[in-house]
Amino acid sequence: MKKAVVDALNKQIAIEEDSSRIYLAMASWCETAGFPGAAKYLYVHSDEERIHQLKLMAYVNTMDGHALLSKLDQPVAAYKTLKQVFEIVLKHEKFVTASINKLLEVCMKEKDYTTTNFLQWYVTEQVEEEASAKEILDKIKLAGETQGGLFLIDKELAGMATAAGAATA
Ligand code: OFO
Repeated sequence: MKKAVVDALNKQIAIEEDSSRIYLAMASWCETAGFPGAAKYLYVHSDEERIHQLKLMAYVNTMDGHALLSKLDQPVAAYKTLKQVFEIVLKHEKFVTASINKLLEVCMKEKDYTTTNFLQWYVTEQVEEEASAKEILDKIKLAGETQGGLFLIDKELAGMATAAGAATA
């Protein structure tokens, strides 16, 4: 692999690890703020991001590159509301989508069609993750401003976490 591609993949490895830590910190906040379902959902999401990181690392090393870890910022620990948590999730997923697109631009510039093909999985994954963050946020906006609405959404998130966990297991 060309150095520019390895460097760009290592940057993405850091972004996936950072995503995992951001969602882990969110899960911890949800658990302390009375949202066990949202916590469960975000713990699963954090695990998924770590799998995305490991998948990239395995690819880089298999292709004779060297997967490297980077220094990361401390994730935000406290949030005002559940709505704010998912607003940040959606914003973050959009940022990750943009970074995957930038990575693809590097691959195309370097004519690395193998890595371009490998990254298609991430393109599809980002479509799904942006859609589910938006769906959750829409639900919170519709019904989540009341105590009862939040309780129901939290229950639903617990169910979504179980389904997602089963799919990745
Ligand atoms: Fe790694 O899939 Fe979202 O961020």
